[in-house]
Amino acid sequence: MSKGNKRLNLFFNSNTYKGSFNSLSAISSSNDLIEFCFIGRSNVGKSSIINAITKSKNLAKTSKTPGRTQSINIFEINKSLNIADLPGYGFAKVSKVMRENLSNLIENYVKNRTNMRHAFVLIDSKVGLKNLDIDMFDLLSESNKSFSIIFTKTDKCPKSHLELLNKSILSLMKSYSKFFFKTFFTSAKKIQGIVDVQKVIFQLSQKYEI
Ligand SMILES: Nc1nc2c(ncn2[C@@H]2O[C@H](COP(=O)(O)OP(=O)(O)O)[C@@H](O)[C@H]2O)c(=O)[nH]1
Ligand SMILES: [Mg+2]
Repeated sequence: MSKGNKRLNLFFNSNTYKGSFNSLSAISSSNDLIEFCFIGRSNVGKSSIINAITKSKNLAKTSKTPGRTQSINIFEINKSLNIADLPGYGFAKVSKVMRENLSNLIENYVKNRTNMRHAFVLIDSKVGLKNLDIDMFDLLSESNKSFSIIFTKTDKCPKSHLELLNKSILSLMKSYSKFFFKTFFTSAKKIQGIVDVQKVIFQLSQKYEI
């Protein structure tokens, strides 16, 4: 491991759980550090990648049961930035009312969380892109938020499949060029591509420091 990677791991390993919030107003003004959020369909691997990034086994709870995270979990990294784990969208087995509440919460967060500077939209490499993901790209763009795309669980797919995915997403992203930043390929299981995400979070947090 290079010295740089070691430093990044130390930086991200200095973390605390700030709390679980089920409305934007519940996130108190004391949580006003620059924030990066992880968004995606239920079960896409949000909690797993947050654990991999923060080098923590259980900071964000991972679950085999989709739809369990129903609030926004916030983690503070190195007293200098926040990471937000958003509830998953598109999980069919919760009630319609619950689904609407969750999508209102996500939408309100994306539109109105002013200290959120960059969103990572996660897509399961094996499942690919769904309509709800495109709705999310639209919401982010309409809200003037820059975003990146993280393909997760790459250990489940051959390289040729990942290359095709990248090609098609980059073509779609031509329509979002003002807000789209880049794609990442990660496996939380094999700890691959994680350092690339750490680097970007770190760099963007420096860039936006007031
Ligand atoms: N093979 C593989 N499985 C993963 C990976 N990341 C997450 N998973 C599994 O996918 C399921 C959902 O993960 P979780 O992080 O809870 O997803 P979330 O609902 O988006 O937070 C769990 O069973 C994880 O073990 C990965 O990189 N590779
Ligand atoms: Mg989760």
